[in-house]
Amino acid sequence: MTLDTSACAAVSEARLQQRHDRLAAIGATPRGGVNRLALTDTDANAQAMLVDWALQRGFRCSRDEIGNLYIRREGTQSGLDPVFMGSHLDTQPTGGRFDGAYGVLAGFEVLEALADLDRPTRRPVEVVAWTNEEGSRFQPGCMGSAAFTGVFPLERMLAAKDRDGITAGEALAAIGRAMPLPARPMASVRPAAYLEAHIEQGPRLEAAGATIGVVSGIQGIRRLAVSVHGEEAHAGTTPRAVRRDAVSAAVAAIAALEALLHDTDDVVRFTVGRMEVAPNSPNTVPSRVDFSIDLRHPDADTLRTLGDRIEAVACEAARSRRCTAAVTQVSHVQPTVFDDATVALVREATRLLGFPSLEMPSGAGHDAMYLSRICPTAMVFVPCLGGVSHNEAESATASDLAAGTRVLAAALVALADA
Ligand code: HGY
Ligand code: MN
Ligand code: MN
Repeated sequence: MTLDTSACAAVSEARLQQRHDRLAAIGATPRGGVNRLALTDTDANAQAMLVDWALQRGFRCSRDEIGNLYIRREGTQSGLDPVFMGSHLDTQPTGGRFDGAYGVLAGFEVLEALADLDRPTRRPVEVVAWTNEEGSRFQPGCMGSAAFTGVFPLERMLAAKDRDGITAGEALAAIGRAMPLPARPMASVRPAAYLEAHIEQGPRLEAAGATIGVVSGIQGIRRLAVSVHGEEAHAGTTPRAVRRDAVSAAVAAIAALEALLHDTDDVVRFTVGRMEVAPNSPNTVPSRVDFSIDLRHPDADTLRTLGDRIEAVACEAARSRRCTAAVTQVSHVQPTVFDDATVALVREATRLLGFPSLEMPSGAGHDAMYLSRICPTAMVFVPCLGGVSHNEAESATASDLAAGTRVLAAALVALADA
């Protein structure tokens, strides 16, 4: 396999850094992070800036029915399926400057490097900013790539509501009015291949002294919603013996789930990240608690077996407090294994460019989980400081970001000329 790495030299570390700085200013938080929830004005402003940059370079922009944003550089051979690169512009509420943004900006930098060299590719090449990867405002996460790949029906995704009762469809319509773009139905395009550059969001690359992660796949993820119901009562007069305290029941349920999901080798990832109490008054015994469950494991059978036991354990714990619990499946993504030949391009590009690398799976979820179901897919990881992510302190060096972009460029050219 001989890769053409000529485009790699045109990747500009300074330009990439500058674009990260400009993007991070949109939704910037006082502690140096970014809060750019999906389909908000800040998300729209980030997209508008990217579109502006793209139009200045003569690239074409379009949006599909779920709001995925596409930036296209034409190929020499008409009618060929494009190669996609991409990630997401939305962030966690206390997110970092690189989670998602790097994959979009690295892809854009590859387009710019090709344009600077006036280097044609047989296939068209597109950079995609997938809608609502984080799933912070609307569930499920990876909404845009899940709709694009047909994993979730578009109508169901558009009907998803945020905590203010606004649907994703309503939020998207507002963005469409504010920033109209040519519409391209998601069914009208199928990528020949997909590449995603991303910070690792974990400590392994830094610990190994590696610049590039050659990513083999992504662990499985199950997301569930638990609703615990009790009865409102006076905090001062109601004896414990007759209370139906939803917080007491939720605490018992979470403790029981921690016991169920505790593994000695510390591979299971169990997180209760969101909890809402009603009526949320200090002197009323709470009648309702809604909490989220994020469960992950690299083995499909383990993920299924453990996930299938959650409902019974949660309900039993709630009953022990004279309460009830209802458990809803939000999403269940099987462990993903990326396409060997596409991963081999990333590995060979890394070798040719001389970057120290580590072969590794991804602990974090990505849109590549869904793209890998419809086309050959691979990811390129770069280190982040201390492995910290989903945190305003998230950080990555300009040289590592540029290195990952150069690997992305070489793998992209090989796919776009195939
Ligand atoms: O949750 C995840 O793994 C991703 O960072 N959104
Ligand atoms: Mn991400
Ligand atoms: Mn994330």
